[in-house]
Formats: sequence, structure tokens, C-alpha cells
Amino acid sequence: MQLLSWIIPFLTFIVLTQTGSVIKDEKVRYDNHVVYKIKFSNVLQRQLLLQLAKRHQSYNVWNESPSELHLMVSPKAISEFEKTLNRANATAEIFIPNVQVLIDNEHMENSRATSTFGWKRYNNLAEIEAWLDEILEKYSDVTEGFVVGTSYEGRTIRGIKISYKEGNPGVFIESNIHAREWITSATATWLINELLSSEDELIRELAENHDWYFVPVLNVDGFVYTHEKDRMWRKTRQPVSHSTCIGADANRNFDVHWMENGGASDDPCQFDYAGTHPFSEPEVKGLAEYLGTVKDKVNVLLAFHSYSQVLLSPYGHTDEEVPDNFNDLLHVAKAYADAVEALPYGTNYLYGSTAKLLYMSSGATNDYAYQQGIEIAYTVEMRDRGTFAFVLPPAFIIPNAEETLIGIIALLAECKKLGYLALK
Ligand code: 0X9
Ligand code: ZN
Repeated sequence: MQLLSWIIPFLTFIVLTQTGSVIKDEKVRYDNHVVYKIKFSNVLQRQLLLQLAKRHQSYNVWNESPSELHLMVSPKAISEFEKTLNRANATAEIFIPNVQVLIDNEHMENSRATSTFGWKRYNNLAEIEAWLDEILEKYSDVTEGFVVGTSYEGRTIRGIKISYKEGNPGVFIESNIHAREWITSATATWLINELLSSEDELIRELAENHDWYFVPVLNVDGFVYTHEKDRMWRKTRQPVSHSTCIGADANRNFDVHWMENGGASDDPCQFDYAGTHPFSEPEVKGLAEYLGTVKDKVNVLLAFHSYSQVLLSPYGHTDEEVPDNFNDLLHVAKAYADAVEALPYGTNYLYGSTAKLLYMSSGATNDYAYQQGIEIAYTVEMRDRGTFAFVLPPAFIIPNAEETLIGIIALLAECKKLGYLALK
């Protein structure tokens, strides 16, 4: 009895999570989890590998396109994965040999950087919010805070509007709807700072002649969870009744062709679970409601994601149809991609229709915005192409943000030329 009470506090309790493993109350670990890049040469191979990837939780889809799949495989599933590869006669390259090493390096770099808010490391939600408060106070004459709603766990989802004068066209930027895509909120906060503090003529012109609506972290619960528990978390944190799996893919939860054409999953354990019904996730409902109040003043919407360096335009739910202004959407995206590529970093962006370039995905933010009358609406998938994937080292925050800014300048110039920035 005495021995037992002595031992119990020292016993650790292993809990299996969606992919990694966690020692109770500690962070999920991804030791020896490998990310493979699988290249398909026919549809059958794709089908076989995707079937495997979706079969159980030793697999986690990181990126998908018609010709390629990036898949994280837990160590215990590697031999099964290799057998399936052989059976499919497909080849795979190891992209990331050990995900935990990337996470550890990121953690080390984050703790080495200065303790004040900045872009040399990734900031957590509390830091972002404290910084937002400072900014709102410092620039009170041209900024105002707004509230998008309340998350499942009761957090306030906040935004900031920047407006230097009446009658500007509106640009709406949503970021970190996917929790693990940290580069998106880091970039959004950097942009806010540039718009408010830069003395560069081009940036002043950009800042002062548009109204800016930023939601730096939409999926607040998921974001906090990535900092505190599981770096690779993607979805919201609302439990699903009758399932042990938690959360929905907020970017499949908008009421726009919801669950159509296989553009999302009805399995709560999948990365692209659409939720029980459109707007079942309070974060998504909140964004849609807020957007409803400003959409008549918003000309352009950008939904920030990572990774793969693409600009995706509607539609996500069908590859058989494109929007009426698809050619314009291509022109505008080309302007962004060309401007980014012309920088010394030389980063290459592809662009095109979501369903054609990427995969069927229904219920996403930019498709919803488009349906609501915001005719220029993209998903921006930022750096990189899989070398570091979601765990992009902090040293890349500023380069990524700089090229996003240059891309946006070119995008808006093209929108103006094509007549999309007129008052609605
Ligand atoms: O799958 C997604 O939600 C996005 N890619 S990510 O790797 N960041 O998860 C792309 C969504 C694009 N889909 C639509 N606009 N429909
Ligand atoms: Zn994403």
C-alpha cells in the first residue's frame, strides 16, 4: 500500500494522440516520425496511398496535389507504408527524417531570441494579443480593434482595422485558421507593423489608401494547443460527440458547397473533417458573421495558409467550373507571383484554381468570401515547399513577410487596373 502510493506519482501515463504520442500533461512528441514525398505517376497509385493515409492515425497528410503527397508516418507504421508503396509501384523520398528534431530546433531558436515581441521568433497568442493592445493604443487615431466572436474554449477572437481615411477600398486578411501554420500569424502581425510604422513611400501609399482588416489568429484554441501541447495540430478544439477525435477543419466548415464533391471528410478523425454541419465551429461562424457586417466595404480577401507557395482562387468544390472573373483572378495572381519572384529571394509561387491546382476542398474561407460578393479572394499558401513545412524556422519569418508585402502591393495594383478597387 505504502509502496503503491510512493510509486504512483512516478508512473507516467502514455496517451496515444492522433499521430504522435504524449506523456500525460506533456507535449505530444514526434520522435522518428518521417515525412515522405510521394510522387504519383497514375491515379491508381494516388488512390492506394490516400486510402492508406486516411485509414488510421499513424498517418497525417501534410500536403496534397494531383501529382504529389506529403505524408507524415509514425515509426510503427513505416514498414506497412513501405509495403503499400511497393504494391503501388510508387516511389517516395524522405523529406523530413525526424519531425521532432525540427520541433526541438524551433523551440531552441524561439527561446534563444529576445524575450520581447518581434519577428525573430514565433510569438504565442498571449504575446500577440498584448502586442495588439500596444499597437491599438499607440496608433489609436488610425486603428480600431474588433471582435470576430468567441472560440469553443471561450477565447475572444480579435481583429484590427487600420484606416487612414474614409472611402478606401477594403482588404481583409485572415490567418492561422489552421493552427499549426505559424508563419501566417507571424506574417500578418509583421504586415500590420509595416503598414503602421514604415516610412517607405510605397508602403505609406499602400497603408493609407486601403482599409485593412486583419484577423491574425482565427483558430485561437488550436493555436494555443499547438504552443502548449501538439505542434502539429490543425483543427479546432471542439469535441465531436460519439468520437474520440477532437475538432473540425475550420477551412471546410463554411456554408459554401459544404461537403460537396468529396471536398471534405465526414470522419471526425480526418484532417479535413468538415464538422457536423456548416458553421458548427464557433470560430467560423464568428468570422462569417463579422464578414457579413463589412463585406460591402471589402474588395479583396486573402486567407493566409502554409505551405506550398501557391495562390489559390475559387472554386475549391469543383474542377468543372470556374468563376466568371477567373481570367482576372489569374492576372491578379500572376502579378503577385511575378513580384515575389523578382525579389532577391527569388521565391516561386504557382497560381490557379484550387480544385485544379490542389485538390477538391469545399467550405473554405476564400470560396465563402467569393460567394458573398468579394470577387478577389485567394488562399495564399506561403513558404516553403516542404523542406521545413509547417515548422518553418524563425529566420524565414521576415523574408516570407517581405515577399508577402511585395506580392500584395502588386496584387492590389493589378486589382486597381482591372477596376476591382472601386467603392462597392
Ligand atoms: O487544405 C486546405 O485547407 C488548404 N491547404 S493547407 O495545406 N494550408 O491546409 C487549401 C485550401 C484551399 N481550398 C479552397 N480555397 N477551397
Ligand atoms: Zn492551411
